[in-house]
Amino acid sequence: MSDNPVEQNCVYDPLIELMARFENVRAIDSSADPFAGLGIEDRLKKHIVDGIKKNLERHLEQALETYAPLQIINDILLDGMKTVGELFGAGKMQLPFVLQSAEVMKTAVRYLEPLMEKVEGDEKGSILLATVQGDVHDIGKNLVDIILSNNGYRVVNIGIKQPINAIIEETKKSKCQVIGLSGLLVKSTLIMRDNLLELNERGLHDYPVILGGAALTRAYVEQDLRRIYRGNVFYAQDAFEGLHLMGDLCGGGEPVTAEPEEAVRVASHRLADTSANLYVFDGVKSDTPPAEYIPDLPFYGARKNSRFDLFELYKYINPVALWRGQWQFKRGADMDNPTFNAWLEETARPIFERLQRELASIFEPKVAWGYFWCRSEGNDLIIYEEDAITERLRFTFPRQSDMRRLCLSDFFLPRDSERPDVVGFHIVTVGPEISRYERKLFEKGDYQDYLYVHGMGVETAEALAEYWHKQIRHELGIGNADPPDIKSLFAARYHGARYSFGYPACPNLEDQAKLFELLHPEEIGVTLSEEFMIVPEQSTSAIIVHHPAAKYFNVR
Ligand code: B1M
Repeated sequence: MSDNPVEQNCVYDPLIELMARFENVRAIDSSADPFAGLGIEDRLKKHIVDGIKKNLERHLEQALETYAPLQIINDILLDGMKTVGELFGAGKMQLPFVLQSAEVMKTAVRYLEPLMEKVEGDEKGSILLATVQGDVHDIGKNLVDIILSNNGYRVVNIGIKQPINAIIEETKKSKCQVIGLSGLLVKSTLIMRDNLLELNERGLHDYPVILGGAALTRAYVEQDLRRIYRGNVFYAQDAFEGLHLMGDLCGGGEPVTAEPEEAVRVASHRLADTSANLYVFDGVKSDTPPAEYIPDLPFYGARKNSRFDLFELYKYINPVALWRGQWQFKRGADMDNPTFNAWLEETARPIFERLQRELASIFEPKVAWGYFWCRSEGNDLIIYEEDAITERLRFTFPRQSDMRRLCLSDFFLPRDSERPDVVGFHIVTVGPEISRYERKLFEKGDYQDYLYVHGMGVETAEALAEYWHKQIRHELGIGNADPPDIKSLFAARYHGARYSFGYPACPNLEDQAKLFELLHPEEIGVTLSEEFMIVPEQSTSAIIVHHPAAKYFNVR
């Protein structure tokens, strides 16, 4: 017995208590045999539900003494995956653990596959997956791939930026029953509409289509798009809704197609408006007074930097965005915030720290930034040559048609002002290697790490943008208003603001081309695709406004 009086008296172990709350979420790998006393079927299910790879092959061998490989997959392992889906749906399992289960499923199937004769019709159904033309977003579609393929569906994933011709050709070639399209850009919602029209046109509306991605709304798909597509089109908010839809579509059940209602044009109008630009509104200006302090120009033109202390940068990662946003750890219904935060510290922080070390040789942070003379004219921001007189280029921003009638140009001195104003721009990247590394994890079937590494890539790019914006504030002489703690930076509690092209205050993605003309980021290996996407993927750009009243705002 311990000599320590505290240990002797302590009958309550907070850690055990915490773990108990999550015992239905993921079994703890204890030294005791977790499979003791279970029949072979339950052993295999436990492997799947608890995400345990250890001894999997031994148990599969045992099962093969009684069952055919296909029976093991269909009747035992897929049943385990069904439980996983149910636990996730009930909020009792976190996404990273679902992916861990999918990893075990994939390992088991890889082991059994060589022992099986492939018979057509073995699969539960099949889907062709693609991210639509002009859109580079990969992970959402790949998560759908992981969930469907590890629940018995055949998935033909043809990648990003796929034109409709390739989608149709590959669907036919691979004999898929369903077409699944993904896309995150506002423009992608319009491309999806065009794709459906093309399927109509070619008489291919027998294909049911599932659509997913952040810029879509359920109303837009289930009402507007259903009205134009002669076949069945469905909206899936996430991978599991995609799974349910596949069950309906391929499992023999009759999918219900809601009749499109009248007066539901709202969603598509909103989307169409965004793409057609709202910039024409040039009504009453906001009453934003000019900034009292106009910074000196730190230097004219662009500079580059690729020397960073990565571990210093990591301090600028917002853990809430990483853990809750990217990794999707969610608070259970039976948990209060302090308990959840403690659980995150126990669970997410060690992963975060491990990946900081592991990815240190993979990230290649680089920045191009610069300062320019400027003045505003209505909704325009004029950028001048070094003489501050000759116009170099101009941006046109949208103005709010109601509320405060804000427009980004209002934060700068007007054209008739005696002295010119100053504007900053930056573009930051964490390099191409992280996306290649992430891709390899996906291909290897290391799904959980795929999600974790992708999230680290995204949030390290964001962290670099935050870090460099701080540097820019410093160079502009407005850094003294910065809060002492990094956490407050995440709430933008500083002087001025940074706005990214493509976001609501400056939604025109084409403006990236002008930013490139000013900063020449090609010198740090950053280029712009035809669709105005930045390559490498984990990069972000911004216009930096020094006016103290500059805060985020929406333009509708
Ligand atoms: Co940016 N970004 N971003 N970004 N980013 C978006 C896409 C944006 C919508 C944000 C916004 O405006 N609110 C916006 C595009 C708007 C537009 O079209 N105009 C935008 C912009 C503008 C930009 C930049 C241009 C900004 C700039 O720098 N000027 C820039 C471009 C980068 C580039 O070109 N390389 C940029 C940069 C970045 C970061 C690097 C900082 C970062 C990473 C980007 C990346 O991974 N490539 C980032 C992030 C994180 C986002 C948001 C916030 C989140 C995206 C994400 O990772 N989601 C995004 C806004 C948003 O989505 N709310 C945004 C997680 C992912 C798992 O979800 O892919 O949606 P998702 O998939 C889900 C579901 O949607 C569904 O299931 C999946 C899993 O549950 N689903 C399906 C998806 N497909 C499905 C198919 C199905 C079924 C379900 O069946 C077929």
